[in-house]
Amino acid sequence: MKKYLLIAALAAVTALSSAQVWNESGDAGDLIGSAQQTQGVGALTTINGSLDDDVDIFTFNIVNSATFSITVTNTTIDSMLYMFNAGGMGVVADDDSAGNFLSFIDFTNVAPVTGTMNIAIANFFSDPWINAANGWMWDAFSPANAGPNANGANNPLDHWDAIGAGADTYTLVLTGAEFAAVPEPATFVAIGLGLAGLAIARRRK
Ligand SMILES: [Ca+2]
Ligand SMILES: [Ca+2]
Ligand SMILES: [Ca+2]
Repeated sequence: MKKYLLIAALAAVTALSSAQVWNESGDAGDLIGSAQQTQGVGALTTINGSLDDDVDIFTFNIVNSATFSITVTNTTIDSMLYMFNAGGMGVVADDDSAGNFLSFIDFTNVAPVTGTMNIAIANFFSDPWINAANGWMWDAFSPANAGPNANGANNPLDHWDAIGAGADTYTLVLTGAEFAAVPEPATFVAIGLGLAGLAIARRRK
């Protein structure tokens, strides 16, 4: 019996740690307060989602600034990427560096950071905005892959001045990143008990 429980527990941990993909649940929000938290164990390599004339923001962790990157793939939209820290301050943004109007960010042109981050994927011409006095956070289209460089650079995201139109699914490919949080302990327990139940059921046959 103990042997089966141990196997079940190991299987549960293995199953969770091998799931390196986050699939958008419903629709991720467009502000830091409504960002969708990615949940899993260990490296986060892929986020799948869809845009519908809006912006999606996901929370994740940067664990290795030397290898960190995010690339937009697998979509027909003209993407933009904007990364904000936990407090909503701009870190880096890009329009077309991945080619075919798709976006790529790393720390080539800005100071490397680690920790909790928020990545926004948006359609072209979406602009993060501060307030009437300070305006945009980025002059987003030049230079590429840059830190905040407009009048609002030293303030956190407040809202979007404009949101570009475009609807399609997309994939974000990440390196040097991990999930924002591990699933609730209850999830582990439920999976462990379920697998233990299966093991017991099999043993009784
Ligand atoms: Ca979405
Ligand atoms: Ca959204
Ligand atoms: Ca683009």
